[in-house]
Amino acid sequence: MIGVGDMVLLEPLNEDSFIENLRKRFDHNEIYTYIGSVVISMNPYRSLPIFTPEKVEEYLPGLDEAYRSLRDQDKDQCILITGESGAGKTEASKLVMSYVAAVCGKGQEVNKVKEQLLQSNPVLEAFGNAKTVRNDNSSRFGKYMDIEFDFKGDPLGGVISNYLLEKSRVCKQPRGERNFHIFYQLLSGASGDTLTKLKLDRDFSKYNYLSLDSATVNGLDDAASFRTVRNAMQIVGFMEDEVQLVLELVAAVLKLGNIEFKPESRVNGFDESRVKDKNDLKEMCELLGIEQSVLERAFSYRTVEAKMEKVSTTLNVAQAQAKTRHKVMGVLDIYGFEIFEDNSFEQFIINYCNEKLQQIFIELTLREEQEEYVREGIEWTNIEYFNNAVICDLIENNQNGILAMLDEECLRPGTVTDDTFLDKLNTICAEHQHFESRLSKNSKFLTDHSLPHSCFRIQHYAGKVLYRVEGFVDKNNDLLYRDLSQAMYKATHSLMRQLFPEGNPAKVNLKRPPTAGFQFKASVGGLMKNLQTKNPNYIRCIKPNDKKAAHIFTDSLVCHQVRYLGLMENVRVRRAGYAFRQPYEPCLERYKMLCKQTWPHWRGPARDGVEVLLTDCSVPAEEFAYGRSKIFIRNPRTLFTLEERRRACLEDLATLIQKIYRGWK
Ligand code: AD9
Ligand code: MG
Repeated sequence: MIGVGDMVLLEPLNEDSFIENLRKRFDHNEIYTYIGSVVISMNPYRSLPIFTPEKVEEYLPGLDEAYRSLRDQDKDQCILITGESGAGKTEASKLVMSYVAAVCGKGQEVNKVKEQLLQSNPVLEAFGNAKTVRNDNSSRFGKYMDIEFDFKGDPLGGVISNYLLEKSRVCKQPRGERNFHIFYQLLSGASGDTLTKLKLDRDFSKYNYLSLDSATVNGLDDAASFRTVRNAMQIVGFMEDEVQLVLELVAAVLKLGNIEFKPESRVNGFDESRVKDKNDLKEMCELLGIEQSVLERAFSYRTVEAKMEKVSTTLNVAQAQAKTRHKVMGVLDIYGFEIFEDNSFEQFIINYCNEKLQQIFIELTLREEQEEYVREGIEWTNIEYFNNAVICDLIENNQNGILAMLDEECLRPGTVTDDTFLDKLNTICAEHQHFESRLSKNSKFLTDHSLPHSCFRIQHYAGKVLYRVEGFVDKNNDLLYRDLSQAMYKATHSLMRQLFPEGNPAKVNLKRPPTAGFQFKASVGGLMKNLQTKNPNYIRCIKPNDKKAAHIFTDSLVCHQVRYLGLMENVRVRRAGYAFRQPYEPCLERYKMLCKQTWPHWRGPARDGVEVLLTDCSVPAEEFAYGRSKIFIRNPRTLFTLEERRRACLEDLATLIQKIYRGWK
């Protein structure tokens, strides 16, 4: 064993020894270290020979625990994967899925489901990931997948929810970044024949939407990825003609990007835009089956506005067959906390999402845990930690949170601009301790006076971020002019029509659609509620360096992450804590067969029964503590031992019953 595998056992325990331990293990390719059942995962930035399915079990026993609890105790689980952009969350989520595939049943039907679960990744990544300065394969959407299991613990299928895709990337990418992978993959990997059919040219430089300064990425083989993606689409369940429809849409988007407009003055004094070069427009219309004049008109005129953007969509990877309640393992892989040179509405949303996830961690492992010990009368010394609830409140408070104020501006009649929004923030948030602007009365965080006029700064749990307000109002409004959705709905292209149901003239809805921020807040709120009904398991990913390079461990960078993730506090709580707890009655009911004195009936208080039982099973005294209403057990392995004994007992019992039954016959 290199270093200490579980930080709970680290001596002496302080920040230096903690980081030294991570470094020592990282240097020896031991990228996983535990805090009890919380996994710390260091990104190795190179493939290690430990990712075969058989090895996963050995390296990630925490996953094994989650799966056993799901199978044996019927407790829904969720795996929360957190860490900043490039820390390794998406890779970890794939590992979780291959683990699931490795440990459960092998039947033909089960194998098909597993294959579909695994192959959903390349498809989602092609359309939702892109190269950013932080990560060459950065997730630009949040993903939550519920894997459903039957009573035996075999997977039945999965349901995937997506959260707010960074769609502005389609039209514009920051310097050094790319558009979504699929565009490059299609142009590099499709056959000449396919490209001709799609009216595309292999040359990236022909398309305005494809940034040229970083069109190819070291280590990414777009052509090979295209084959992987096509194959994956097939396995996931796309029919061949559906794949074709999707690719036609991708091609149409590239064409759309090439359409340029020129202003044209009209007699009544209004400017009107006209399409400059009509060839791309013509080809786009051919691809989608739209009459050119219809689309051209829609580009030039605006009538009433309305669009309902669906933020969270559900995709059934496989239909679960049984009607009974399924056990569920949820895997959450979101876009990580990020700070760019220029941060806009998208970063604001992404970082808000990360605040929420940190909040769940705090609620469930730091706060709740400590409060329960106190409630149950277990001896406890309180451990201090930073609670980011104040930052969540700054963003999401219904009255004066930033999102609420943005909505207010968006819905206000009159002239609304990004600057009027900023003015509002400046007056309402000026005194908030995590908010800074030029007008801040509270200068506590105003360390420099370089804050530009059009910006505000938030002191997030993971660092300070300067947001430029330009575009906030538009992106939050997220309006598509009705003329455009109606034009799209007129397309003969069946997929296109499905994507613009609001363009159906029979379903004119004059109600204003909810804003992007409002919908995101609601869907993240729903997600958090859902997660709280499950037993959480954490994988906390750490980025070892800022160079996307192997073998480099930058102490200061790791230290910063260890601090904001609250890992030291986590060890301290955990050291004094207990992994498992259960009210006395159900505990006695479940295990009473393991002890002669409690079987078949225990007369007396359940608490005493549990004590007799545990003593009889020779569980060491330091392994448990008696609370007011619950028994606390320190190590989950203790519980597994009890479970195994119970199972053996049940088998003996079954054999006995069979014997008696035969005897009767
Ligand atoms: V973001 O928030 O989506 O921008 P992630 O998801 O945290 O970010 P990701 O999993 O995409 O990061 O990892 C970034 C890169 O690090 C990967 O593309 C790999 O090149 C590298 N990586 C991460 N984890 C591993 C690993 N376990 N083994 C090898 C890894 N390489
Ligand atoms: Mg990711």
